[in-house]
Amino acid sequence: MNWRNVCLGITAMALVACGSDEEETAVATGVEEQPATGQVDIWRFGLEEIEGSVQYEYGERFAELVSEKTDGEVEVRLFPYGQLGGLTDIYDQVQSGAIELAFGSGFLGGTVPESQLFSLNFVLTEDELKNAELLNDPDFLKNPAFVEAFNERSLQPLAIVPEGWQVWTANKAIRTPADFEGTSIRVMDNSLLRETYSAYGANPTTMEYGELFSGLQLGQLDGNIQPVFAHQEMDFYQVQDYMIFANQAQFIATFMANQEWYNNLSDEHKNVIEETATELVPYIHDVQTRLNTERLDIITENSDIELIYLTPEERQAFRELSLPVRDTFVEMVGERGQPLLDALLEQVGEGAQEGDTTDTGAASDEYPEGENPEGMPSAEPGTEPADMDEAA
Ligand code: 6CS
Repeated sequence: MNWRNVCLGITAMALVACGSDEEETAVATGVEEQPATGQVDIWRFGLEEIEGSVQYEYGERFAELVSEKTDGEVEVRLFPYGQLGGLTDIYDQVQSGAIELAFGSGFLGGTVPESQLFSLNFVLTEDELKNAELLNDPDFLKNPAFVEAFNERSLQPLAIVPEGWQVWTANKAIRTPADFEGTSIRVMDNSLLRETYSAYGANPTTMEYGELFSGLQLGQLDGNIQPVFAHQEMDFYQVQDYMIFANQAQFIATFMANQEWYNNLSDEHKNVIEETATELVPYIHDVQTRLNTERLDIITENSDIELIYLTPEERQAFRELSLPVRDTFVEMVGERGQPLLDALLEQVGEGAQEGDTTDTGAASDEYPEGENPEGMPSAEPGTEPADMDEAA
């Protein structure tokens, strides 16, 4: 599917086709098993991304595993981005029960303010697999403050899916907060991101995902923030001159269900979901790493975009500006803010936020100047980033 064909603005009530006549919107997931009972339960899964994305790959594998584990009694149907309307339409539909399952990321901040925890910069470790594991550890995932935040909005959190580092793009080199001055950078619709990028000196601007290419092409926006795979599959890189790797945050989505639907599931089906989500933690980590690496190759082969990897000193300047935003999170979110922040920091490891990475491997200055830190996609994996000299 070409993303430019996605149609937005469909009423949140109607699961109808973007295309002509009665064409089915959902993507078949290759499920062919016929259950012994002849009865098939359909679970509809709204994705914030298009086919070929990390969320799509997650959905496809989730569908296969659920079908296998239920002997074909359950069919998961995927609704890629655009088929249910815009991003907040997806959340409205899973809240109302029009669909059973969905992903929610940055734009979810308006619906579940506590989810903005995942928008905080310089909190997670440099080790992406470790981040995926600690976020899906029951100590965090089943933390009452986290679960209640979703339950209060008729949602049930099922898993947390990191999709890769958030990488900046712009039409000028950005190495210092001063470089951000006067730069209109697109952020997903949440206050935490606006606060963060204002603290960096930029002018944060919100725009729907499907409108972003035009926004960049027409010069309404100067910069963008996405994982590498999205810069490629949505063509954003084609209208940007620089990609800046700061390792300041990962793109994180929450896999969630309609709460009432989930509560009414049999224990067997709840177990299938839990078991599958657990199996998918290492699976989707491998997928996102592969996609982000492969897509960076596509980007560099098809454009003259310049890659900039910030040095530890350059990152430190942004990190310092990001720290007061943690207090803003607590103030903004209310009573669950502090326990949630504490729970995340505890998972990440004591001292991680003070730059002491000896034991934790937490996000800080742990890679030598001029080297591509582990986990940062490189144009030529295992080699120095293209223009490290420039970045140093
Ligand atoms: O920037 C956005 O709005 C979207 N980016 C990605 C990679 N996934 C979904 C999200 O809404």
